[in-house]
Amino acid sequence: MKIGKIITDINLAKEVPRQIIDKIRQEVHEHRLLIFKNQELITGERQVEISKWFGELESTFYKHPKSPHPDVFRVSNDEQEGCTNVGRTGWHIDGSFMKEPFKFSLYYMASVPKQGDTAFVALTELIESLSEAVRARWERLWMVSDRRMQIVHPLIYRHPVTKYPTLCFHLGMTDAFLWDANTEQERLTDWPETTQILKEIHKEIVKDNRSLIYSHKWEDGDFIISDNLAVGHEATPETQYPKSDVGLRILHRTTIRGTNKPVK
Ligand SMILES: O=C(O)CCC(=O)C(=O)O
Ligand SMILES: [Fe+2]
Repeated sequence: MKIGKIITDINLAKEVPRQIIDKIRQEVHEHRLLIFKNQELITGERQVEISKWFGELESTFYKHPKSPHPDVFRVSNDEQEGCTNVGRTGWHIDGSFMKEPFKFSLYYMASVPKQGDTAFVALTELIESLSEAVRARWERLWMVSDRRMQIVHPLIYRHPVTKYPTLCFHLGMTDAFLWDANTEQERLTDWPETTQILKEIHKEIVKDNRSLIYSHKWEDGDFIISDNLAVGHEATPETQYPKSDVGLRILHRTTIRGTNKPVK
């Protein structure tokens, strides 16, 4: 496992001392994923409080009637319980369609199914694993999330905090790519070329028998804080299995407003 730190000695449901919060805020960039085990019940209210350690909450999504708090996105395998098919259109970071993509995502599995991992990939390692030729091509690409909104981000850029190379991408929500943005050679891809590039990114993520991927099998009481700009993720197909087969899956997700526009 290349990313993630397991934390067993912090009780997020209760007040957490200032120094520990500071340490968490630092370590989330170092490990990219902090996986807190054996948490007591975390209410929507408490998840929002924890989320505020990292900045301002921003919720851009449909509000499910069963959501415990207006800022908590409730995801489920049962549409009566939460939004379904979330994160299933492809590998992505959250908020790639925003001028400033979300800085952090916080996940609490309020009801744990028998199957239904969330898969994560460390983006710096992904970039470092590319052949020179592929890296050089990707360095020339910008992702056009939405042509009308003119949301255009460099595919590879430096993480605003760690300065490591990282990726701004969404394999299910990209209108086009732009080659060589802001140069005379600037050129927008057509749909066949766009899908070919999306497939190439997918292939690089899952290569070598998924050795770059950490697939998190959720257990009761798990709470994950992710450096959303440093890891890509995808809901695995099993996340959509019906509750009659795998039990009810309910994920409470909060996201933190970005404060940086990805720049080359
Ligand atoms: O359901 C999951 O495991 C993750 C879904 C997702 O992409 C998200 O909540 O941002
Ligand atoms: Fe997501």
